[in-house]
Amino acid sequence: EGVEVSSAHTYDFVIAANRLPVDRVVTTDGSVEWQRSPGGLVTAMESVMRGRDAAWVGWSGQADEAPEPFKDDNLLLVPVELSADEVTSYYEGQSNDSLWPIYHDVIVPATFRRSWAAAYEKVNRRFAQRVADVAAEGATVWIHDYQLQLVPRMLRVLRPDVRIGWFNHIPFPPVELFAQLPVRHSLLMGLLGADFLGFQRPADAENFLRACRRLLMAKTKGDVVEVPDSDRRVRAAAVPISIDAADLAALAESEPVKARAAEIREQLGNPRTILLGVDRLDYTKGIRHRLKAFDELLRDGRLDPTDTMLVQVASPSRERVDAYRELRHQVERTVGNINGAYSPIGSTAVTYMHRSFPREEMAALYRAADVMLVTPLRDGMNLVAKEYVTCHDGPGALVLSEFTGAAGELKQAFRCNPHDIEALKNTILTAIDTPADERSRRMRALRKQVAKNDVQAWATKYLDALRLAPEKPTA
Ligand code: ADQ
Repeated sequence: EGVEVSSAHTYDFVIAANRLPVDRVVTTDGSVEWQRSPGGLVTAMESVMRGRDAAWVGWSGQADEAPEPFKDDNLLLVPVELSADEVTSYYEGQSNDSLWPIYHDVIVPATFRRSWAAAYEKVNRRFAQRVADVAAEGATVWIHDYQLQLVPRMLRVLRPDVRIGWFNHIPFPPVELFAQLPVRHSLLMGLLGADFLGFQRPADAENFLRACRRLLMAKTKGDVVEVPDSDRRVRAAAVPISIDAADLAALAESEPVKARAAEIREQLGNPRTILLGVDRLDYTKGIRHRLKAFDELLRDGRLDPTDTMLVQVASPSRERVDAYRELRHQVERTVGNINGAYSPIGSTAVTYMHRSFPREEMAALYRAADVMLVTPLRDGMNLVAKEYVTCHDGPGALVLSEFTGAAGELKQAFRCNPHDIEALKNTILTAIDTPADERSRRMRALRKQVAKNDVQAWATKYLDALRLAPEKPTA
């Protein structure tokens, strides 16, 4: 149902993120459907927002369309319009071809265009305006991620009465890389419009504080920045994100999911070892490194394709950005090469699926997998690692890159540097060969860690920090 909101300053709690939690999809017969949008941010925030009286401001996923705000349970969804040009310039360009590479260690080169930066500013202003329209007097506003870094300052100008938080789902780069950005100054000043800035790792918060000192000549005291030419102080600290562990564990332990996990193993021919990778198809995820290691282990005869197989699930992502197209070609070529060289008749060495699956199927896959391969070259957190240890209650094993935020928390994982292919191969073999009781013990510890530090605990911790900033919460 449509709701008139332009004059309604009625929401005490407002979320702003690039995407709404649902995408507008026009099906082949022309009818409109709303589907859950992909990625880690929505996975995490969906369960935090469930049942809350709040507004969520974001893009619908379709260009040139801005449906009226509508209700989804208690949540008011407020679509922000993007023109086809703005999808190219603000989203695919500035967000995903300039900022994303810089924030992920320049794994691929970054491209800078003045027209993209201008579109980014224009779209950020539109987001700030929509938030200002729906927020009640004194509301709490929680802005998400690297696409909206100018919104905090813009919103403060429009609405000095509201409390403003920002959370970065991706890493914050070292100042040596950040300094390359032509928009570095406006980004830092944009963020400093907030009261509290949350990051995945302490190192990300430290990188931000260092950038403020080095590039703005701002003074910092502990984790608090004194905003230049103002009497405002902004706190920047780590609040690592998580998953809805109880909810996912219950799903994973349900009879249909258990049965499906057994069926998956059956359908794969009951191999001794199933290795699993689950990622958005993104060059930060280290999929090529993982495939190279698996390829060489088969080539060297250290893994036997008749009893070991790799399942790689890669959800489609940013398919109009060149680096993503190139990655898809490389991954699909490599999978083809491995299967051509090693697949036995009636089976495949690598089962590759380039599509999205429902939660039930993902939970069953996690349960079915003996070894989970999480090998990013850089990743803010990586929720897949936390999902795996939550779903698998037997002798599984998590191979986890030290370049993920999750590595700071999941100490019982088999840690790896994915750049070191030889070491990665050895770590995969160690994970496979470690005795079942030792693997079970590690998995239990990991599972407990995630259960204790779940997404609800994260949201509580974040919102406490936001309420008290620049002071620290005591606990
Ligand atoms: P992402 O880069 O999207 O998230 P991640 O944290 O792993 O990465 O989240 C991916 C989510 O998508 C998971 O919930 C996973 O289950 C789901 N998913 C992946 N492939 C899928 C498929 N084929 N079908 C169905 N579901 C699939 C960003 C940052 C991360 C950070 C999160 C949250 O890049 O570092 O952890 O935000 O802050």
